Amino acid sequence: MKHDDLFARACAVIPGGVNSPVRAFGSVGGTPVYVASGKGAAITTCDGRTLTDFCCSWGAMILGHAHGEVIEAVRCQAGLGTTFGINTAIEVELAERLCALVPCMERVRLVNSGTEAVMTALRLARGVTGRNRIVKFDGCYHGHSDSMLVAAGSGVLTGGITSTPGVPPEVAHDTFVVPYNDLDAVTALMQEIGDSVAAIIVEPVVGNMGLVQPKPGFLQGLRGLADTHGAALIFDEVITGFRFGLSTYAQMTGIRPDLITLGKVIGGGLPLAAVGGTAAFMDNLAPVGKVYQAGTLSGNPLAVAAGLKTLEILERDNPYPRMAALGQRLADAVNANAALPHCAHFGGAFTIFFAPAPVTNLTDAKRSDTQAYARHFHRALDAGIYLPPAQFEAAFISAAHTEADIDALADAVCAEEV
Ligand code: KE4
Repeated sequence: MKHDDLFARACAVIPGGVNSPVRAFGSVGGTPVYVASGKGAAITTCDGRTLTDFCCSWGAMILGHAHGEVIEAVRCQAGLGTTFGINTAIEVELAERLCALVPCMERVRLVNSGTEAVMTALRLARGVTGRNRIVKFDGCYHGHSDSMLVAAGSGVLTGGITSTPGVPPEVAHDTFVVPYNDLDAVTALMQEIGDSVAAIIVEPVVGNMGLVQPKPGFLQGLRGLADTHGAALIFDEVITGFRFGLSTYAQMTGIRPDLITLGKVIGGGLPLAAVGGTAAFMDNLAPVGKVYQAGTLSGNPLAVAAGLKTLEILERDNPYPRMAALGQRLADAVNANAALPHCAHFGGAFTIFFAPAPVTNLTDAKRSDTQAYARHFHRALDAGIYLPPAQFEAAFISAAHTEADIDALADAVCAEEV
């Protein structure tokens, strides 16, 4: 089936022909790809091509597509029922597992998307502190809840959408934005408004302006500011949770956020996310507390079965060192030639930046030559490699990728006229 035909049909019934804007190829041009199936590191498109996938459903498919044991767990649960809207033992098991693996998590609430998890974390912070203001960082993306669509990253940044119609000005006015990695700027802001700030929210390692790591001391500084001013510190780990190890980036740093959001990996490829944190915060959620949050499909056993099996396999097989080594292999190959784009990487996540200098914040990221990225994207696609269709996104290595996959990508990058 030709992608042009599918896209034309899609545009007749779905806004922009897509169910999420970044899939529309707006910043790279061309007709969006349609996938028929996936297995391991490969996807097969509706027009019959096999591509090596480094998008991995934006990080969710850490084990690769259609992992046999995960599929079997889903198949088995599906035969028992997919959702009941009634408590199940399996959701208790996943909650216990997450609290055991994530030190700052004394309580966890399962939800269906990262947006829901972040929206709940913000409402909790506001409900517990009695304050309304939120501090976020330029270029970080935390889903599409109103408060977070201010100077957001990912598809908002890719689409050049500076502010979203439909977000009431009074909501946007309560969201304050400072540059990522700029501790002086957030310190100055907190000195000015800190006693009215409910939460500071951050992607501890940013995926949504491309991969950007925190400078030494930045995250620890946020912890100190939150403590000084009585605000909640929220780590949005929808991307980073269980991406770099069998826990969170918070656990790797020893920093304890008050609230943490998870998604992608913990759902094993099905819609599942989570918000968790100290009992002091989380026990304010209904029904025990007064901060309301709910969901028809929250903790549904089908998604929980996929998530539990994924965590079990990650613990058994520990693919993290190998994924990190593949990331290093790619970076070594691409960064060996200073004239080429720069490969930023951490663990099994990377971004090939067409930027003149290393990227530490949104200002740096915006210096990227997005046209050069678009050419790179299509050259890779022609070489049988699918990358995120936007410069301001992270790409992912799964447990299914091989050295040959990495070398093919490196060859595609290094063969380019930049
Ligand atoms: P979802 O609502 O899309 O499940 O999660 C929102 C979210 C929250 N926090 C972080 C750090 C995230 O990266 C995301 C979603 N990530 C994007 C990709 N950068 C999802 C892809 C898309 O929007 O289509």
